[in-house]
Amino acid sequence: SRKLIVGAAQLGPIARNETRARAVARMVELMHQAHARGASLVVFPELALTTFFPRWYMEDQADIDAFFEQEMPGPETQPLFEAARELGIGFYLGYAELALEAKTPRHFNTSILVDASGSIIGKYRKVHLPGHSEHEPWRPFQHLEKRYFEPGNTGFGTTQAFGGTMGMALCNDRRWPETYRMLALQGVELMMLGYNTPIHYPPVPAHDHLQGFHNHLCMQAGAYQNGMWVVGVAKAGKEEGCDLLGQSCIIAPTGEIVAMASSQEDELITYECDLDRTCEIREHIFNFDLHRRPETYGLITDP
Ligand code: CDT
Repeated sequence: SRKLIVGAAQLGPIARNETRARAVARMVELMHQAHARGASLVVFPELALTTFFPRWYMEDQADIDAFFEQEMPGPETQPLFEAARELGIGFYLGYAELALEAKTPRHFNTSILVDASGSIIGKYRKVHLPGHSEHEPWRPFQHLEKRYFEPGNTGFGTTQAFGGTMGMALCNDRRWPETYRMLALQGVELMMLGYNTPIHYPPVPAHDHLQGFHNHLCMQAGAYQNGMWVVGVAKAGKEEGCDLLGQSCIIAPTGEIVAMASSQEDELITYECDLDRTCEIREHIFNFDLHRRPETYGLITDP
């Protein structure tokens, strides 16, 4: 068996005026807790360094860029990398990335994977950007991811680390079966995903009471149908008046939730994940080589 103790480090709300330094200090504290429990990998939420800023319409690019990181690590995020080295723990971190490519500024909703030596060993830029791109004043709050980010250009890659094959995704990606399948087809055994999910969904408020159900439904189905561990981690609680879903969880390849956060605050949950348990599913009920019929799935890639 290939066992590793994984921590899902849920964060409570981050206020608009909270500094990066303060958010990072909260995360370093969770890394210390994870170390005390023997964890070798900690998963943080999406956009973990700031408040969930796409809830506001902003016109001034400087105001928008203030939520983005131009270097990673930078002076304020350096303590996370130092803690990784000191404690011998890797981490997944979601943040807003401002990259300069061919002298052009590019804005992405990004996650990185950092190993126990504090080196960045993987990067993923969010593919499925939800929400809208124009100001919609009828909403009680905006969801302007389509305005502030461009769709990720990394594809769904994998990283060999922590004794297995690791994959990353971000928030809305978890609702799309293609995310899990793209990763599973490349052998991913553990998928890490951070999220910020408002409980109120303005276009269809009748579904608000289903947010928790849909959150687990898609991740449990993705884990089972692809025989992989899924670690889903929230930024939770009432953030600037907006209720964000908690329920961070670790899901086994059987689709069972084996650990779940019970608060809306900073909270660490841990579980010893045996990566070999992916075989229970992948060598049997969802043995891709034996049972998939890709020749009949053309519509999925040729719309
Ligand atoms: N951050 C993110 O992707 N949130 C979406 C909100 C729902 S759509 C506006 C999610 O899928 O959880």
